[in-house]
Amino acid sequence: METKVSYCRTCGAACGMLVDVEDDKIVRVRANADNTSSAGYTCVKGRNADAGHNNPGRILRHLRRRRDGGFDEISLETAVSEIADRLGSIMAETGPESVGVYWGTYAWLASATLPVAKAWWRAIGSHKSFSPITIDQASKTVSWARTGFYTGGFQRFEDADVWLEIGGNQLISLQSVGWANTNPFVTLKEHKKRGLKLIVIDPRRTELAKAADLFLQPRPGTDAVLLTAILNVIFEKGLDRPEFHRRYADNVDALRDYVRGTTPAIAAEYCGVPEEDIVAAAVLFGEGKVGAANGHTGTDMGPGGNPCEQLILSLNLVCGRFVREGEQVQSDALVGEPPPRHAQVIPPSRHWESSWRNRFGHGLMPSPFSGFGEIPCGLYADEILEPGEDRVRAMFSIGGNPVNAIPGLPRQIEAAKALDLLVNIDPYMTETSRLSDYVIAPTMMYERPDYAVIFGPFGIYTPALVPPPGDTVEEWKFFWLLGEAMGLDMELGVPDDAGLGAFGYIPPGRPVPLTGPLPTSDEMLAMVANDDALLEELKRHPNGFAAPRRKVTVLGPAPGMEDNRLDLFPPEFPEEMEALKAVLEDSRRRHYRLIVRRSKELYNNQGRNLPEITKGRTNPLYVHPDDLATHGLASGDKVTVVSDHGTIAVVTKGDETLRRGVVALTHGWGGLEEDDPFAPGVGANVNALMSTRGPVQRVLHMPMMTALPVDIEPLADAPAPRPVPSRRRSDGE
Ligand SMILES: Nc1nc2c(c(=O)[nH]1)N[C@H]1C(S)=C(S)[C@@H](COP(=O)(O)OP(=O)(O)OC[C@H]3O[C@@H](n4cnc5c(=O)[nH]c(N)nc54)[C@H](O)[C@@H]3O)O[C@H]1N2
Ligand SMILES: Nc1nc2c(c(=O)[nH]1)N[C@H]1C(S)=C(S)[C@@H](COP(=O)(O)OP(=O)(O)OC[C@H]3O[C@@H](n4cnc5c(=O)[nH]c(N)nc54)[C@H](O)[C@@H]3O)O[C@H]1N2
Ligand code: SF4
Ligand SMILES: [Mo]
Repeated sequence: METKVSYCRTCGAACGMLVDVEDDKIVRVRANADNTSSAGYTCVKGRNADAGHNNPGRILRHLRRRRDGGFDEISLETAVSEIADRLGSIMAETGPESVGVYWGTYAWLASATLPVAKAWWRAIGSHKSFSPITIDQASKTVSWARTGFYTGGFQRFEDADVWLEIGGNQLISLQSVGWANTNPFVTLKEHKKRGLKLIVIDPRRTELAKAADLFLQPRPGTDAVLLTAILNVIFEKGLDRPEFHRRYADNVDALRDYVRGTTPAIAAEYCGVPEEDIVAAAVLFGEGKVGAANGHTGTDMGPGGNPCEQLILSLNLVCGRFVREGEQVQSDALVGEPPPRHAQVIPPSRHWESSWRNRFGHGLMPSPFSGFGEIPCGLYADEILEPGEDRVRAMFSIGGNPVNAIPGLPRQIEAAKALDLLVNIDPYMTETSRLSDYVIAPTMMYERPDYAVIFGPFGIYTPALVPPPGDTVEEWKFFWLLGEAMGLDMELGVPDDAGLGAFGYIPPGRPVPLTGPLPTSDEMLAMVANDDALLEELKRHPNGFAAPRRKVTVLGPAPGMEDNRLDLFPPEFPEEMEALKAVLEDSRRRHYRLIVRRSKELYNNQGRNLPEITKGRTNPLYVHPDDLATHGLASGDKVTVVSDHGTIAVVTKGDETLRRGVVALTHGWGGLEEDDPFAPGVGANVNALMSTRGPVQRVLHMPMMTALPVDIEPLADAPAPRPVPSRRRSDGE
C-alpha cells in the first residue's frame, strides 16, 4: 500500500488529501494536514471518494440504449463514430442549432474538460448552450449587466470589519466571496477574534446564523423589502459614501427617493423581523469601514432574485465597499507579474439586448462556457419540446443531471424522451443517464492529473494516482475524438464573454488548433494552463502553493474609460419590485413556504447513490415541530407536499431552526416516475413542485425555487395521524 498526496475535486474547495492506493485501487482518503490551504480540513463527501470511485454501480464501459430500454456496452471507438454519424445527419437535416449542450457542475471540476469541449462546441456553431448557472445565482450577472461593473475589486474579507451574508450557509456550502473556500469554521473564528462582525439573514437559524453577531430571520422571499429598508436607513443616517458613489455612479438620487418610502417599521411588518434589528443591521453595516454584502441561492432562487441582487449591488456601491484608486491590495496572480488593476467602470452591457435571440425572442445570458452567451435553463424543455425549425433534437450533458436539476420534473423527463439523441457523460446511472441514448464513462478525479487555482490565491497540481479503470476516458479526449470524427476545425482558447475571469474560472487555454495525435493528459493540461511557470511552481509544491503576499496599487481609469458610469437605478428595478410583491401576495393562498437547503453529505445529486454516505436515508421534509404538531404529525411521518405545479411524497423531520410556517427540502434527490420515493437513496425530487411556467425572473427566466408556496397533508396510505391539538395558524403568510 502506498500513500499519495493529492486534492479533492468533488467541490471547488480543492482540499488537500492523502490517498492510500493498493493494487491500483483507491482504498482510503483522508485529510492532508500539511496542505497549505485546507490545513487538514475535509468533509464527509471528500473522505468517501473511495466509495465513489469503487461503487459497484459505477459505469466503467460506454453504453448504448437498446430499443427495449436496456443498454449494451460498446467500445469508445464505436460510441464516437456512431454519435458522430447521428449528429452529422441531424445537422444535415435541421442545421447546427438543433444541437444543444448542458454544462453540468462537473464540467468545470476537471480543468481540461471545459476548454476542449468549448472548442468542439464553437466548431459545431450552435447557440443552444445551457448550464445550471441560470438556475443558481445568475441574478448577480443580470444586475451587473444592468448597472455596470467596477473593476477596482471588492473589499476583501481579510480586511473587513463587517460582513453581511444573505441566504447562504457557507459553513456547509463553502461557496462565498473569498472566505469560506475551505476550512470555513477556522477562518471565521480567526476573523471574529480579530473583531469582524457578521450579520446573517436567513429564515432558518443555520450553522452560519449561529455564528452571527446579528441574525435576522425573515419570511422567505421578502429580502428585497428588507434590503430596501436597510438602504433607507443608510441614506437617512448619512452612512453612505458619496466620495465613492458620486464619482462612479448615476441615479443615486432616484434610488434614495425610491427607498425612502420603505421605513424599518413597514419592512418589519412585511418581513416579520423586529424593526430595531433592521436599524441595527443597517448601522452595523454602514458604520463598518471595510466589508461587503453578499446574496446567495436563498436570495437568488426566490421570487425576487433580480431585485434582491440589484439592491445588494446598490448597497455595496452606495457604501463604497470597493477598493479605491491609489489603495494597495493583495495581488490575484500566483506567479509572474500581476495584471494591472484599474479603478474604472465597465458600462452596463445588457448583453441579452444585443445578443442572438432564440425563436421565442429570448436573448442570451453572458456565459463562461460558450464564448457568446447561453440560453436560460428555464427554456431548456421549451427548446426541445416546442415546435420550430431549429428545435433542439440532440443534447450533450457533461457532468450534470439536467433531468433531475431543472425545475418542472415531468416536463424535463418528457424533454429527455423527445430528443433524437441524448448523450450523457457521467460515472453513474443518474436520471439523465437512464434516459440517454449513449452514456460515456468518464475517469474520476483520482484517475487523472489536474491542477486548480482558487481564491487566495492558491494553486495545486496532482498527478493521476491510479490508472483509468475499464474503458473510462477523460472528457477532453472524448470531445477531441468526437470533433475529429465529425471533421470539425477545433481551436483551443475560446474566450469567456461573461467577464467572470476574476472569479477563478478556468482560463480558455492556448489558442492552438486541436489536430494530430492525441497529447498526453499532462501535455493537454499544459496547453490549457498556458502558463508553464505556473504549472512548474505547482508541481514543485504537492501540498499546494500559496502566493507570496504581494501588493498591487490600484491605478486610475485606463484611457477612454474615464467617463463611464454605473447605473444605480435601472428602469426595470421598480417594476420587478412590484412583480415580487404581487407574487408574495398571491403566495398567501398556501400555508407554508418551501425553502432551499443543502446537505453536508451531498453535492447536488452527487453522493445520493452511495450507501456509505446516505446510510439508507432519503431527503426528509424539514418542518418546525410546532407546525408538525398542528397537523397531529411527528418526525418520521409521511406526508404529501402540494404546490401549484405538483405533489410529492416525503418523510418529515422536525427542525426547530426553521421559522414557523417554513419547510425545507434538499434538491438532487428523487428518481423517475416508476421509482419509490421512500426507497433508500431515492427520495423525492423537489423540482416536481416547481415549474418554469410559473412566475420567472425577467431576462434570466429563472423559476421560483425558494419561498415556494406549498401545503402539507398527511399521506393517504400512511398510518393514521394522531389526534390534532389546537390548530394554530402557521406564520407562513
Ligand atoms: N455540501 C454541499 N455544498 C455545496 C453544494 C451542495 O449540494 N452540498 N452545492 C454547491 C452549489 S452548486 C451551490 S450553487 C452552492 C450554494 O451555496 P449556498 O447559497 O450557501 O447554499 P445553501 O447552503 O443552501 O444556503 C442557502 C440558504 O438560503 C436560505 N434561504 C432559503 N430561502 C431564503 C430566502 O427567501 N431568504 C433568505 N435570506 N434566505 C433563504 C436557506 O435557509 C439556506 O440556509 O453550494 C455549493 N456547495
Ligand atoms: N429545486 C432546486 N433545484 C436545483 C437547485 C436547488 O437548490 N433547488 N440547485 C441548482 C444548482 S445551484 C445547481 S449548480 C444545479 C446542479 O445541477 P447539475 O450540475 O445538473 O447536477 P449535479 O448533481 O451537480 O451533477 C454533477 C454530475 O457530475 C457527475 N460526476 C461526478 N464526477 C464526475 C466526473 O469525474 N466526470 C463527469 N463527467 N461527471 C462526474 C455526478 O455523478 C453528477 O451526476 O442544480 C440546480 N437545481
Ligand atoms: S469541502 Fe469536501 S467535497 Fe469539497 S473539496 Fe473539500 S473534501 Fe472535497
Ligand atoms: Mo449551484
